[in-house]
Amino acid sequence: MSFELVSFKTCPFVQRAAITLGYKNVEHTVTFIDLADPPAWFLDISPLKKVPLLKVDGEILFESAVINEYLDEITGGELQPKAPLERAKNRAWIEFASNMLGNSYMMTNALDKEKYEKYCSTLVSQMHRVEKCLGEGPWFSGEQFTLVDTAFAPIFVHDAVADYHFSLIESKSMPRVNDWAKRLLALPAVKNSVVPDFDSLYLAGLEKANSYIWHQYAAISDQEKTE
Ligand SMILES: N[C@@H](CCC(=O)N[C@@H](CS)C(=O)NCC(=O)O)C(=O)O
Repeated sequence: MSFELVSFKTCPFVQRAAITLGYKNVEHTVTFIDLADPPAWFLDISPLKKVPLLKVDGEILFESAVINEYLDEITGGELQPKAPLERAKNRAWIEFASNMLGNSYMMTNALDKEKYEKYCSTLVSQMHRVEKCLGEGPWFSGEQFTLVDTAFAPIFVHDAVADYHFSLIESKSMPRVNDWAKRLLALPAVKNSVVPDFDSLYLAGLEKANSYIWHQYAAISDQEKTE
């Protein structure tokens, strides 16, 4: 079977699929597109005009959660619980992580302080909710690494950009999230889910968007340069 991941370099939803491909050692190729100028072939095959897409022997799969379940199913299925209720709960938390990614996009692309703070506060309260769900770990569901871990990991990859200057993780009030995030960021599949220049590309995107957070970051960088 041949697998081709259609990607945009800073998309967190693509990262979910990249993590599962890496964690499962699935041989694949990656084709990058520019979402600001998407090629006609992509618009033709992507029903929602979004990445990720996974081409499987030429057939098109879309939606990161669906792609990940498929990849897991064809490689042993151990990234999902067997019991239907646990499986359903995990799917719900994957959806929760998607909601957080949406809020994170709104926060980082907000043009003013008020909007930025609104999404930031929603995300912090969502992180607190996750904190309450986590047990002793090491992973979201306990001993077993699952697709919930792959779904949340990109949130932490984005959170770590700019040397955690704007981290949503309050380590004192969220010790379990803090530990879980560190564990995820240390995994090779997570490290390799982004291109080497991910941080600078991500920040360049925020600069292009003229976002509030980018201006805050630029001010900190300027201050650091003069120290
Ligand atoms: N629910 C989708 C979300 C994917 C998504 O929002 N991708 C963004 C990039 S991060 C995209 O392709 N946006 C292009 C657009 O909305 O036109 C998934 O989980 O795969």
